[in-house]
Amino acid sequence: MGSRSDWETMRHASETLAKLGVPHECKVVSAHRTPQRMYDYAQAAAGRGLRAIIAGAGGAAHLPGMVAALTRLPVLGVPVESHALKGMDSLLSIVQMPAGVPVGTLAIGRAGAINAALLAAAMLATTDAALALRLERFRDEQTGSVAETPQ
Ligand code: RP5
Repeated sequence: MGSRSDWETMRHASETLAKLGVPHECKVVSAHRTPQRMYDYAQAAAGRGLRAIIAGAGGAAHLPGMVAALTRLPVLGVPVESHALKGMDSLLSIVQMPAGVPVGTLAIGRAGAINAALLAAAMLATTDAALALRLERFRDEQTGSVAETPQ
């Protein structure tokens, strides 16, 4: 994530990955304030054995696109809700990548963070049968938790 202040949103991605038993790490890496850290992190990611990167940022949210430019790993972008523009700035600056450098962009805020984790898990599950089972169980439990009649 681009800032510690993004954690309230991005913790939902981490919690979802943890629920699914997907090992992961959480880092603050800012495209603007720590550009060298971002460069080093993205360049080393594939070699360290990471399989995907979820990048959350708000405002002029360059982090996901810059990370995507620096690695061949799939990058999922989460637009963090900004105070001034309610995350529309984050969304547009993450989703409108030029052809050639994709960022899989999710919804603004908590829903996007959760879905980024679920999408990353689904990608990993294509080559991990045990994770595929856990993902199916997660979906079944979610379906089972939806009451037909409101309480
Ligand atoms: C972005 O600037 C971060 O991703 C964060 O969403 C936003 C504001 O950061 P702070 O000023 O709260 O650290 O780089």
